[in-house]
Amino acid sequence: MTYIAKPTLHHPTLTKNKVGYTRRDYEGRISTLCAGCGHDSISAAIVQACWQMDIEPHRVAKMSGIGCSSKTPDYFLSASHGLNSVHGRMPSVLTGASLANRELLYLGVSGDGDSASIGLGQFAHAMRRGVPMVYIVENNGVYGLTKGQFSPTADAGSRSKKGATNTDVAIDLVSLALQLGASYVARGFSGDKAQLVPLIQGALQHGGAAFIDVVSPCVAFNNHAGSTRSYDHVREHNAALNRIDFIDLAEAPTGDAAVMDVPQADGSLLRLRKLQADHDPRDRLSAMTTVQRLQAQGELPTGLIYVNPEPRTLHQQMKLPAGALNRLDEAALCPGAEALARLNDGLR
Ligand SMILES: Cc1ncc(C[n+]2csc(CCOP(=O)(O)OP(=O)(O)O)c2C)c(N)n1
Ligand code: SF4
Ligand SMILES: [Mg+2]
Repeated sequence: MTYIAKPTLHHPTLTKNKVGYTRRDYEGRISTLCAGCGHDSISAAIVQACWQMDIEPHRVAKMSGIGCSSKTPDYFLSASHGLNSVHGRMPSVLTGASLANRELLYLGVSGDGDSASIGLGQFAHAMRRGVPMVYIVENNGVYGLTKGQFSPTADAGSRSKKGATNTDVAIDLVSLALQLGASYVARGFSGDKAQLVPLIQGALQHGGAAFIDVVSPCVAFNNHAGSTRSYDHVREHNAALNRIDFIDLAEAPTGDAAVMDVPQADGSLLRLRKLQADHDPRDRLSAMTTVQRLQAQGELPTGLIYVNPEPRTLHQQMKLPAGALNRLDEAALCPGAEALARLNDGLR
């Protein structure tokens, strides 16, 4: 992988967050993506979200597959743990890491090809198992890295740069995530950082399977008239459902009917400013209907689409102990001959 290191010199007066880091400390190497690629804006949003939330970079593990999108973890959080895995295999690698050490925050970055083609099965099982992670798909409707073939998320009837029409039905990862049991489902646009940063922060705070589909135009191969993933098309058809203000419980209720407060399991509060009055993100069936209705009208619903404040996680289902498995001591790992005999008896 080609990369250019960033200068490490910082201006001495840069503002530090509560854990003593500047925003620069959350950056990575200089991006080698095309100038104007939507993916770079998502990296910038991740940097801002983590810095503002005072997350210590060494508490994050970032994982990806293969694609321009999957290269991006190199461009943020250089002090975090990370693994650039195999095409479409990020979810299983992340699941294994998360089972071994549940104390880290897991951030999976993938592309629409990586997650909706070769990795569709992996995506499905990570969502249905409730793997606690933030799963971001940088969705541009094409395989950018391999020069712009239609991906499975390209809309039927949309046109390629060379004029070919896509005849296949699109896979909508938001609808799939809702159906498969993801407990936080959102869609953002790389051209709207004000909306995207709080969506990422809500997902980082969530504690369950959090999925964010970020429409992220590919300026090299899918930003022309006839594409439904171009900057112009998305700006014209963006149907924002709400805006998140991420605040804590100390904040008093506003009494404003357009504001909805959703308490989270960790004690924090998601304050939503509703832009579409009939959308309640706590109601999964209604969220599914809203997404289908708006998409049938050619609109692209964005914002927090669904949240279950009490997510069911893989770790709960597997009754894993509280800490990281690699820190279990000998007594926990080897409970002795009597315990083994009881276990064997129970299996006879
Ligand atoms: C097993 C395997 N099959 C195919 C490829 C070729 N390949 C590399 S990236 C990619 C698609 C990337 O598309 P996407 O995930 O949408 O990422 P983007 O580049 O658009 O961000 C493909 C097919 C590969 N690297 N490995
Ligand atoms: S080819 Fe497309 S997706 Fe890849 S870096 Fe360039 S603009 Fe971004
Ligand atoms: Mg893509």
